[in-house]
Amino acid sequence: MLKKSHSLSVGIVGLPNSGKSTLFNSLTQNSIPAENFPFCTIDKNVGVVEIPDERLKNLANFYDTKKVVPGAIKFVDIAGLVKGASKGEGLGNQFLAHIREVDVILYVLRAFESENISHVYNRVNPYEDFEVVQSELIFKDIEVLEKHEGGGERILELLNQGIPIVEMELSEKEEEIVKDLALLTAKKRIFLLNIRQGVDGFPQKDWLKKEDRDFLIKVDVKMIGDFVNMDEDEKKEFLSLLDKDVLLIEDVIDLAYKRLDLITFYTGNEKECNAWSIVQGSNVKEAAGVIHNDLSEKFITADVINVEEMIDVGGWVKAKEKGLVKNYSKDYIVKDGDYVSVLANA
Ligand SMILES: Nc1nc2c(ncn2[C@@H]2O[C@H](COP(=O)(O)OP(=O)(O)O)[C@@H](O)[C@H]2O)c(=O)[nH]1
Ligand SMILES: [Mg+2]
Repeated sequence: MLKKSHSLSVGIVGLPNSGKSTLFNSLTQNSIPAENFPFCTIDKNVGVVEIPDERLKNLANFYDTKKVVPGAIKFVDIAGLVKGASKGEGLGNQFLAHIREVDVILYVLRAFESENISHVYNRVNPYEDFEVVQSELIFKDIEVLEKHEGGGERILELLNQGIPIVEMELSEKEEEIVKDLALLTAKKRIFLLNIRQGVDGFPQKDWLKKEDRDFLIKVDVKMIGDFVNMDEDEKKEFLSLLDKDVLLIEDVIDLAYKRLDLITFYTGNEKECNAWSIVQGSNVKEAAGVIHNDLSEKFITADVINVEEMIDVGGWVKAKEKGLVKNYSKDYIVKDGDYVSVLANA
């Protein structure tokens, strides 16, 4: 399943005019029109961004490497879900298929007031908006499961009570059904409250389940959207004028990382430096497979040191001399920030 950052993807969902396209634009720096029109993003919009990574920068500087390959994260702007979308209202059915491919679903929930920008239900209520959107995904899963033969009755029953699959305790067999059918509400969720900076009327998070509260951020999407057109200096000055911490794109990426339990490890030399993402708990043989299949299949051992430690002591050779590089067999569990050199039977 999810192994490397290069396949990591986030699907952005939410009601029309919640700020999805504005967010998508600033995430991807693409110029997709964000207009005051409920169904303006009819096509699937996909953008890939590099994951900002200071450690990788330092590593590349250290080796004076030209070729630097950071992790990447894909964002898919999945246009306006409304009540009845699963039955073909609004943009109809086809776009729900786009959600099937993503690893994590980002709910953009409108918490800003605006007279000029319409809301399909004329209200500011992020929780109810979330329920509407999630219900559509639940309906879709119900539809798929009803057609499916070979188990899943219990899941169906719970879905019919309005419970998304991520909140269910599943047996191994049920897990398999869910995976085979790529059911939508089984995907992990993160939440973005689109607030107006300085006028945040939604401090409370109790509308979210406890286990989800760590996965909610508040962002003034329109404001960070304006950063796209600023250079670093302008951005700094702008930020300094604000009294509060402003959440930026990096925070959205961090949140997705955290939700998916991803960590980063590194490889590199004078020729090329790479950052790789793996699920926390992966062993070093699995990590080798993220770099290249062969490296995993023909894995012998791996030399490992924390990347910052290696740079601090003056490089690989010095680190080895000092005995700081450890040699591990395949069962070693890779840690965030490890610099890994795999020895394989070439
Ligand atoms: N005031 C305000 N307007 C916003 C904010 N985010 C988006 N908008 C505006 O709301 C309209 C719809 O935004 P858009 O991103 O296209 O929404 P989408 O339908 O969810 O893709 C645009 O005119 C945006 O400029 C926000 O945080 N505050
Ligand atoms: Mg849009």
